[in-house]
Amino acid sequence: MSLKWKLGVAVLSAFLSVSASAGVISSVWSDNGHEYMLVEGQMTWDQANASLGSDWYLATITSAQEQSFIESAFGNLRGEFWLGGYQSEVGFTQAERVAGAADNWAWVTGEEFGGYDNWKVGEPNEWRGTKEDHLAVWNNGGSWDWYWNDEHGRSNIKGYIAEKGAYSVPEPGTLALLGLGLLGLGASRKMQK
Ligand SMILES: [Ca+2]
Ligand SMILES: [Ca+2]
Repeated sequence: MSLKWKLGVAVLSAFLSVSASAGVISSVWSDNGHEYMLVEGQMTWDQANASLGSDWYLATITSAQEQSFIESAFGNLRGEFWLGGYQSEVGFTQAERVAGAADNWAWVTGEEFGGYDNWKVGEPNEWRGTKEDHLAVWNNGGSWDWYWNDEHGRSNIKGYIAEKGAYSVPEPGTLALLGLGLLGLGASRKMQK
């Protein structure tokens, strides 16, 4: 997260008030030792993201097992809750956003996005051309059975799910260095000819 972005969030959150939280439920997943909490309240993704301390981040669901844990931990609650996914679509036209609704998603932590997903059939969809560029998980006791949705605003939102614990991030620097190394190897081989 760039400093500029952080400042933007801080300024934004100073002007927007978050609805009072009705409750907080937390649970630890024994598989990874991470703590998860569901905080109730109607808020935008930016407000939810900005409300977290340094140890906590909006939850990143990177496996079917983690998805199952979330469902079992908070299974009794109904509503749509923010997760830590967001989409970079700056400068895209509405038509481009709709066509690329599934593209350019990322996790707030920098973990790999796309190794696992739980989109509902038909999602992500940039609903009716709306700029839906943040990830939420929705349980309505019916067809939305903890499936993922690309969402905007906060009108449907009942809270967020946050996570605390160490994670691993792919290192593009390593790949770049490896690429440079291979290029160098190719160059030196050519020179030997
Ligand atoms: Ca996670
Ligand atoms: Ca959607």
